Amino acid sequence: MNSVCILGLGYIGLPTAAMFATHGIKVIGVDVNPHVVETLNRGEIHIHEPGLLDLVKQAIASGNFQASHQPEPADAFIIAVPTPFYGDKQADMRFVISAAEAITPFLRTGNLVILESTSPPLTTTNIVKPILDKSGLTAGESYYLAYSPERVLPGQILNELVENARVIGGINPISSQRGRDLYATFVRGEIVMTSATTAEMVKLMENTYRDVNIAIANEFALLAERFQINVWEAIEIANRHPRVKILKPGPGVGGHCISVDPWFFVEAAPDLAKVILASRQRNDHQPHHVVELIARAGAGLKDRRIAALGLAYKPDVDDLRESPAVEVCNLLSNAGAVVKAFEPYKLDQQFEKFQTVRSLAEAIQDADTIVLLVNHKNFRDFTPQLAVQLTRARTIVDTVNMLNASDWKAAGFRISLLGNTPES
Ligand code: SAJ
Repeated sequence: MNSVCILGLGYIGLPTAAMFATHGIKVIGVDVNPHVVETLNRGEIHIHEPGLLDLVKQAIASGNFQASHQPEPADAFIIAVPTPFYGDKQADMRFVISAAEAITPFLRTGNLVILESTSPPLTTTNIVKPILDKSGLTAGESYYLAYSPERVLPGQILNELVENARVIGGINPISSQRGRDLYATFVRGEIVMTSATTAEMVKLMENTYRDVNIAIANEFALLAERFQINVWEAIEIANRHPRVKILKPGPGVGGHCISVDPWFFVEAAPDLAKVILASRQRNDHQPHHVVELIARAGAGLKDRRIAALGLAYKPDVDDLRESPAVEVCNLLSNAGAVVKAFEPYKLDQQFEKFQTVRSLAEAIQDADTIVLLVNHKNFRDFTPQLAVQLTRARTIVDTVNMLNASDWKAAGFRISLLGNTPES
């Protein structure tokens, strides 16, 4: 295969496009957002991911990569568009559908189509295939179709894209083989071939497994608060057991993947997905719990000035999608608090309900309470010695176990730690 057309140039589509282009494949990257296309064709990128800017620059310099508003004929088409959910947690498949419709007029004999977007079970065979079949070609015979989930971790995308095992689920064996040949261009991890629906399930199972495990960590944090012990210490001790690996509690689960994908199972089989639903509900409740901790630490919320440090959905990324930190700020504002939030990776983002500022000093200078919501590396320099110079606030709520509590207490601060504060 010599050419690939990739639809969707976000966190997955763009690194994949740059990877193919720097491995000798002609790539047309398609995005419906004109800002994305213009930014890329200027040699810049619209997302933060370590190493990505350099790779995109190499891709452009190689002459193999171009961004465009619409698809062009190619040997293979990859759909890497978002699959969000509606307010009622039903999967919103409109982007996948319109991407498949956009490809159909360009489909030629021998082409391969890969769906990478995380999707409910049976999407490839029941949604994408019928659209592509309108080309008049026959799936699995005159064109090939497979589902191949992305499994890379934001923050480590470039390494994981190459090194992770890759799953290719074809609608028939020859479709899987064509998919394997394509990804073998740059994948060094194992390439595992299976059916399309198995591959869809694998992806959802991986993220659901992580969500359920984070939910139990969050539940342990609530139990620790009730029984007045430090959950972080208890987890550290429990994890010395050879078969126990408890994850970290925190303000909740965000991002476009783990907080979304388990709902696809709940939607597809509500009679069965009971543990999955309970875990989602536990994790979605965490921001509310954090707000209760803040209220308790600062004697109420009305008119309290709160500095929120971090808005990203996890450390050292600029992605705010489904972020529990943003949810905490919205809930605080709803309760009458005056929030100033600082997100070092996204300085210009505006919100309706609360103010964002461009430095930590500005966020905390007139605060009553400081809340740590994301364990960004940049925040590790935040010491009590610095804090006493910048603010009169002496109440801190740590939702991610970032601070050395004894240092801060020695400097005169009251610290509330999620998973440790006595229940009132
Ligand atoms: N989180 C915790 N406690 C933990 C670990 C994570 O509260 O111990 C929170 C994070 O702060 C964040 C959320 O969970 O809000 C998700 O973060 P994450 O680092 O677990 O995962 P993602 O969403 O960045 O990436 C996941 C990965 N899936 C798995 O690890 C099974 C990645 O491999 C997938 O490719 C990605 O979802 C995806 O795109 O589906």
